[in-house]
Amino acid sequence: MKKAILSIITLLFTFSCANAQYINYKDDSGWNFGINMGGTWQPKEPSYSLNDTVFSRSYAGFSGGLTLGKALYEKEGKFFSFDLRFRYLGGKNYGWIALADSFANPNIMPGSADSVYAYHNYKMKLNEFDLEGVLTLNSLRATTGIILYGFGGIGLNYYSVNRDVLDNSAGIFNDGNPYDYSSINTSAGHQQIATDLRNLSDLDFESEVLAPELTFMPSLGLGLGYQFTEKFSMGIEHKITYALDNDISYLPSDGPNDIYHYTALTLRWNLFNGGGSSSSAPSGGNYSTESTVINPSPNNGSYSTNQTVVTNESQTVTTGNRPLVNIINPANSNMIVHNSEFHMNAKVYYVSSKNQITVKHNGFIISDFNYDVNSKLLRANLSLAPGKNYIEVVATNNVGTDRDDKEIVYEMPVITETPACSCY
Ligand SMILES: [Ca+2]
Ligand SMILES: [Ca+2]
Repeated sequence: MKKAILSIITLLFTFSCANAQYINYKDDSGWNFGINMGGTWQPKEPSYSLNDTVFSRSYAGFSGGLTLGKALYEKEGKFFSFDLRFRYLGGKNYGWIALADSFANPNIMPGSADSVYAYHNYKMKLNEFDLEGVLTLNSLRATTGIILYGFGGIGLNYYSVNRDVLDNSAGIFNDGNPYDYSSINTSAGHQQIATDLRNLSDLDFESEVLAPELTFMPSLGLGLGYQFTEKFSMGIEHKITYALDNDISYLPSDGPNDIYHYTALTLRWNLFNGGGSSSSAPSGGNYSTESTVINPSPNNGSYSTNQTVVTNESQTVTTGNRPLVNIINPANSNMIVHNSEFHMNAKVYYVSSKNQITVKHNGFIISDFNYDVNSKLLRANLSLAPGKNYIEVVATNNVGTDRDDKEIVYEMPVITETPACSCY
């Protein structure tokens, strides 16, 4: 069943020209930018009295923000990847509770009463500035495009709380009078009363309860998304921010410390280096599917079935995948080894046979290497020369060329020689 669903998804993206290579380790700069939007809301809070428990009713307010992240650990074949990211989140949320009280009258017009009778409510406005660590199931993303991740954040929240005690629904023609609660059915359930209070509210929270202040608040979250192309992914995210205090609602509550939830739709773009080292491929050539890569007859010279030429405003654009070469062993240039035998590994995508690949060692073409078209893995055993060794892999298909190179340093073991003669 799971396999069938995956097949359908694969098929869908075959037709929509999406890219089945979900991660481009080579061209991806590791930086990513995201926007998100959704709602924040606080959970309901209990207020206990002698014979009753009254729960508040919460409402979500539109909230949204952006993230800017950098992959600190993202390696081919590894189970996890780790990102650090900055988040800004701006938003608001509301709540009402069926408990009334007497509040100072914010209306300072002459003749106004000092206090005003109103039901408890709140509007919280928030601005989060967070640093988040994101742990992603990297191999799942690489093989299926499904992005599953968890994150934890530390941050500062610039937030304020206001209360609505005056009815200013007539706008500037009304100075703001206490609410007329005669329409509220006080024998209804507490949740119903809270709903009615919300419907009665002018949603203008004119009374400041907590002036904006900056407070430390940690957060935890989970995300589920899909990598539609190497650059673009979309998904949903949920996080909880911990206020570490009971004052983000200012309701008469006996509950634990306040928290709030945020559920959002997220759009994310991976920022690229700009197309790789010395590629001669057209930049628009990166959109195809895995099915073009697995070619059952590796020696027929053609690598793809979807070579199409589209004429657009007398400009010819070739679609299909240019090759992608990534030397994975040595992983870094100037790696130092002490053994002359070296097993070089590279991943080569979008070629159908080793005939399309050239391996060079110190400028000389090496023909003794293996390439597995299914795993895309190229292996070559090299006999290193002392000192610097220059390794280059070039792949070419009818869309373009890609290459990768690394330097490796072979340091010969130091042999301590005994003097040939110790004669006088
Ligand atoms: Ca008001
Ligand atoms: Ca509270």
